[in-house]
Amino acid sequence: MSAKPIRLKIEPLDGSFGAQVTGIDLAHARQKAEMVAALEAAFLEHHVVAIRGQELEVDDVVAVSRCFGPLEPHVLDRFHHPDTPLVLVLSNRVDANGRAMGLKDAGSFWHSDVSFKKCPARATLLYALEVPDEGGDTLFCDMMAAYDALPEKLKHALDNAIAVHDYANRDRVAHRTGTKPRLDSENLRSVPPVRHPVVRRHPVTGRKALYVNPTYTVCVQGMEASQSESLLGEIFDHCLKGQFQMRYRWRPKDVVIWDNAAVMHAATTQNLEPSKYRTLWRTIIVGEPTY
Ligand SMILES: O=C(O)CCC(=O)C(=O)O
Ligand SMILES: [Fe+2]
Repeated sequence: MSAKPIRLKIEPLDGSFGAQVTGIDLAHARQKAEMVAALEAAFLEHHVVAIRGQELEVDDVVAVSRCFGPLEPHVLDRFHHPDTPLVLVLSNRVDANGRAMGLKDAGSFWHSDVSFKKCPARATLLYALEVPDEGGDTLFCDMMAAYDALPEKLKHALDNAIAVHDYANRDRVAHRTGTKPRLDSENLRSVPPVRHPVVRRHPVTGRKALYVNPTYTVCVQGMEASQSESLLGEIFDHCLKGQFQMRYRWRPKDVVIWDNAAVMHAATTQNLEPSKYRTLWRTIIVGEPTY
């Protein structure tokens, strides 16, 4: 008997990167090696992959995420899913006692997940349980295209540069916008500053991408503070030109997985009206050291 053909439909999203996949039931497809290989290929090619219309339980979300590598719990344990610390609940809902039912804003600033660790996140997966008809989009920035478009002279200057990333900087950025710090001093000690190349080769494809972000990157090593600040400012201004950006508009039951070595992203939940409910489950797939 011949094997059933794979009916995976991959279409580009609006913009210059990102793709949506339909015609796949992840809860079952994750057991099929050829499906997993097709998703991995789409992930590497498109950087952000949205798989629509999925009916998933929390165990399915963990199992699907594991197809992309080992998982780790989020550094913030307050909003772990009650069944597993590998799933973080993002939500603006509150319970009958007014207690938050999830992390309300997981990052309305441009960042690449877990760049504050030696082994940053390879990928992040979000599963939308409920999303408003308007608002709560996620923004993505293509850091490979941004690198490719740099002037040759700047590419050269950056090619061997090293940057320092520090979780503590996140709370400083958040403070400027009136958000409370998330980690106490004991938690902060568990995430000391780390170093990553400013230009990073993708661990699988070898393609170069800028690997700095305004949330966690503190400075370029070996440069005077003002020089480093103006260089990082120049890089971020370049990256955040509209041409490298994509806005993802969520639908309920979407699974979205993105490549943190190829894109940075920003939530827009800071601006979400409290009457518009948004609840997602999130996993982090661990990556390799960057050098
Ligand atoms: O809620 C979002 O749109 C994205 C949040 C985020 O930055 C993340 O889950 O890593
Ligand atoms: Fe994030």
